[in-house]
Amino acid sequence: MKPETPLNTLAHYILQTLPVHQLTSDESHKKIIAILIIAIVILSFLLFLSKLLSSSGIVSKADTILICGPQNAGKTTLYYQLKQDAFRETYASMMENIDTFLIDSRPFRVVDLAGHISRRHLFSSYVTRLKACVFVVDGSDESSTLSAQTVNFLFDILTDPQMIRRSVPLLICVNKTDQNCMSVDKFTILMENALNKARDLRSTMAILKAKDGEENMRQLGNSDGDFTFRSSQVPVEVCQISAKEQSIQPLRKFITRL
Ligand SMILES: Nc1nc2c(ncn2[C@@H]2O[C@H](COP(=O)(O)OP(=O)(O)OP(=O)(O)O)[C@@H](O)[C@H]2O)c(=O)[nH]1
Ligand SMILES: [Mg+2]
Repeated sequence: MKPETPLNTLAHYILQTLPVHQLTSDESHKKIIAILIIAIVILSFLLFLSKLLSSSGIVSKADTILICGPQNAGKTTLYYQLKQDAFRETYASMMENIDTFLIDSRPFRVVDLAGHISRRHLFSSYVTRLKACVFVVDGSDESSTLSAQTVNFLFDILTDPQMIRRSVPLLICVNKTDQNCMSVDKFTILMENALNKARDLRSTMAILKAKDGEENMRQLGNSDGDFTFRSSQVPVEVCQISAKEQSIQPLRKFITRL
């Protein structure tokens, strides 16, 4: 009488359910086939598990690059350009895309954060382990790029305590140069102006709201002068790209320097 081990039971079950008997009549061959099937199933499961843990960052040692910005800016298109070196048709993201892959022969864990306002809070769950942040805007859509939502999102990144403490480099990509896209200079002037207005508004609100509100407020740049990207505590660079046309050289160079 053979001992009843879980492997024996599983092999017996597979022999009963799969048409293994049609392949060979020899008992030992059947057993080998059953064991092979079990091994393949276990291996596939382990592979799946290691991919899951690696992309979730639990066991990944790769540095994390976070791609964020407003909706429809081209973040997911950019993510696939980095991952597959090809253009891929995208749809508004509901969840983040995360994977670890090689960029310029170095492994990076790349996170593409969905632009919808309901997903923005997730920025704080990635910021503690960031190597770099890439903020993408649609350079052909001034109203989206300079909307209060986009300006406030960028404001929060520029004043994030973790970003400042660890000097996490931030690259702002003005995307869609293949269309009627604003220049880096124009973007810089308009965005710095909008950030200064947002700073004034926040400071007025904080004073009105609470007596100690001003102390709790995050400070953008020096309080005695206008904020500029050059004077930012978070190192900022601005560049133009076209994620659709695969013209993303400035981003690749930025990543190479990390
Ligand atoms: N012309 C042009 N279109 C682009 C470019 N990059 C992205 N797009 C298009 O812009 C649209 C939005 O691109 P996505 O990559 O899905 O935008 P997203 O930032 O991920 O948007 P959310 O997931 O909603 O946050 C798609 O139709 C893209 O094909 C570009 O460089 N040029
Ligand atoms: Mg997307």
